Amino acid sequence: MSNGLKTSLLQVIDSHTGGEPTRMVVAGGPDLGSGPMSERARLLREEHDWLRRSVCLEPRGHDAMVGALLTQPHEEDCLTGIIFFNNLSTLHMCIHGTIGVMATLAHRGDISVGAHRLDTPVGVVTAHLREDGSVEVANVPSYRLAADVEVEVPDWGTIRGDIAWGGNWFFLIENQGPPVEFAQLEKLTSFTQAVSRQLKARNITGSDGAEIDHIEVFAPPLKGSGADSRNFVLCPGGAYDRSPCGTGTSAKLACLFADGKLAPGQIWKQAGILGTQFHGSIELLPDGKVLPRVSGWAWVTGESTYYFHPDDPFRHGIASPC
Ligand code: PYC
Repeated sequence: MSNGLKTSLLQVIDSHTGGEPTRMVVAGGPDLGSGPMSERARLLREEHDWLRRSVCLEPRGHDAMVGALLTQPHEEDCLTGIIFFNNLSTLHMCIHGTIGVMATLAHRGDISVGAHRLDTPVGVVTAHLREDGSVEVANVPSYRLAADVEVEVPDWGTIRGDIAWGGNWFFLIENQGPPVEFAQLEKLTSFTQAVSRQLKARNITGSDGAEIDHIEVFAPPLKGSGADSRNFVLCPGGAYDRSPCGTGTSAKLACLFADGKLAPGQIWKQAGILGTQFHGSIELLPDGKVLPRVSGWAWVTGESTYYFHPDDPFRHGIASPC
């Protein structure tokens, strides 16, 4: 092509998991070397941020978009390495995204039914593609770090929450703040953003000073939904999770176990703000942490080739005005 349209290409496949999008890069991603996945995520962040911006930001993406870059794995016996990223930066881990990647690989005929080990920046997870097309993810070991942590939130007073790791760091709030209803999205977003600001301002963190970058609010399930609970999750970058959030569900399972409210093997049905559900259970590990298993469905929705016209000021996404 003479107008430079095809000077560089990226190919992606889109899916959604319970409403939350995943955009998997299938060709054109950068070479991130052969180091551990956490090191490759750092390289992606610091040296190849164009990829994240091109995939997740407007004009091609939007605030809720989560991207997935597949690499050669670093750990042995893994099908692939995966780095997830969103409108802000890389993510430690993402379960809706893992379910989306598995559905996409199945759609391409790259995998068959069964268990597949996946290398991520926070450790190896195992994703099981089931006969019916659903996917169960055995996540990284998860735990509650602190219970009933108080934080003063302007306009909302004292808010209490648990701090837990489920592959990302979460502050989990129960029965406080706005009603957990779709009609309350704006209020839920501003409430959780206010909580997030106060956690940062007061230096309330996960282990080793890690930022708590997801805020999760819980309420009882809607009648007749069959769920055990309904949530709203604020993701880093300010968008809400359209799905029930798999790492958030993992963090919730760890808290339920710590409170003696969930036994190993017992099924927990977590509904998200759109009413879609993930099913979760835990296995108790020797060190007292839990291994969450979270399952759900993803649907492939489309496939695109991206062009990077050298004269297009927003070929790498709209990060600032030109
Ligand atoms: O499902 O783990 C998840 C997730 C994290 C951020 C968005 N979704």
